[in-house]
Amino acid sequence: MTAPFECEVRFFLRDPEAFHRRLRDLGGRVREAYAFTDHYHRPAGPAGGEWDGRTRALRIREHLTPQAGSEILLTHVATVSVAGLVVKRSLFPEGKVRLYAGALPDCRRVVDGLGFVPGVVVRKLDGRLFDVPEIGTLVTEHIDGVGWMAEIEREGRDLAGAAEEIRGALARLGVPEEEVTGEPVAVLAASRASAARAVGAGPPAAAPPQKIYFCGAIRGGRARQPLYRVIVDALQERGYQVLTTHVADPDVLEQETRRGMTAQQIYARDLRWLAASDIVVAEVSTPSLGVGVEVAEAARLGKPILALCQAGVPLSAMVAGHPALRVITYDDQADLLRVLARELPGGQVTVRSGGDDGGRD
Ligand code: 6K6
Repeated sequence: MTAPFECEVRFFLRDPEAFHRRLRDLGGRVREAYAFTDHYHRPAGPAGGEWDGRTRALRIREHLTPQAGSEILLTHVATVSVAGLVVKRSLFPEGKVRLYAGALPDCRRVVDGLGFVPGVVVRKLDGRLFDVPEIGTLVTEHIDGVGWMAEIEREGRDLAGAAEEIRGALARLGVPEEEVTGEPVAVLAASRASAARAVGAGPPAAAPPQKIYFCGAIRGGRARQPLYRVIVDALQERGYQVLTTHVADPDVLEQETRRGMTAQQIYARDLRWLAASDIVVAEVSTPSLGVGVEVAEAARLGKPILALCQAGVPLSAMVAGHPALRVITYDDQADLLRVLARELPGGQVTVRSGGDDGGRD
C-alpha cells in the first residue's frame, strides 16, 4: 500500500489463525494476496556506517505473487508519537519512492551503480491485503524468520487524524496499543536472524571465539556484581571472548579512575567494543542508564541480545517489551547457569553447587 505521507503501525500476531478468524467475523475480505522478497542495500564503504536502517531503506522488491517485474524503492521515515501512539511516517509525500523498475539483474546493476551493497533480505511469504468494514484496509504478512505481523497504514497528510483512525482500528481489532512496534521489518529480520545464528548456536569449533559484550550496572548499583562474575566466568569457560570483563570486577570504578579515563573515553571505547561484538549479554535486574543505552545501541546495530533478569524484578517495559531482545527470567544462580548453558552452549559449564541465591540482594 502507498499513501501520501504514508503513516503506519505494525504488530506481531501471536495467533494468526485467530486473528484471521476475527477479520472474517468483522466482515473482512481479502482484496489481494501477495508474496515478495525485499533485498535491502546499504551504501558501500564508510558511508554505510552512517546509514541508519531505522529511518532509511533502499531495497529491490522482487515480486513473486502476483509475478511482476522488480522495482527499486526508497523510503525515508520518522518515528513520531502522536498523542501517545508511536507511528512511522514517511518523509516523502509519495510514501515509497520508486526509483526504477525492471528485471531483477537490471535493478541490481542500478543499485550497484549508486554505490550500494546488498544487506538484509526479507521474504514476505504470505501477504494478504484485507478490506474490513468500519476499519478499512490492513495487511497481514508471514515474514520469513520473523513471524506473522499485521500492518495498518493510513494517509498521513493530517497526522493527528491518521493516528486517530489507526487507534480506532486497533481498538476494533482488540489490539492493545502497547503491542504496536515502531521497528522496521528489516531491523526485526536482521536481529532475529542473527539471534537465531548466534544465541543458541555457540562458537563453531574451528572458528575464532565469538565476542560477547557483557553489560551490567556500574553506577546503577553494584549489588549484583558477584552474579556478573558468575556470568562472565561461565561464558569464558565455554570459550567465548568477553570484551567487558571489567564490568564483573569488584573494583571497576577504582580501576578506571586509576587509569585516568574520562567518561568520553569510556563511552567511545565501549561503543567500539559493542560494534565489534557478535553477541550482547545484558544482566538487566539492576536498573542502569548505561545498560539501557548499550542495549538500545546494540539493537540499533542489529546485534543478537540476550537479556537476563532475576524473577520478581519489576523490569522496565522498555526492556521487557523491546522486540529485538530475548529476555529470559531466572530464579537463582543455578538456574542462571542452566539458562546460559542452554542459550550459549559453547562447551561444558560446571553448575556450581551452593550459593544458589548468589545474586540476590
Ligand atoms: C571511572 C571514571 C568514570 O567512569 C568510570 C568507570 N565507568 C565505566 N567503566 C566501564 N564501563 C562503563 C562505565 N560506566 C558505564 N559503563 C558501561 O555501562 C558498562 O559497559 C556497563 O555495562 C554499563 C553500566 O552503566 P551504569 O549506568 O551502571 O554506569
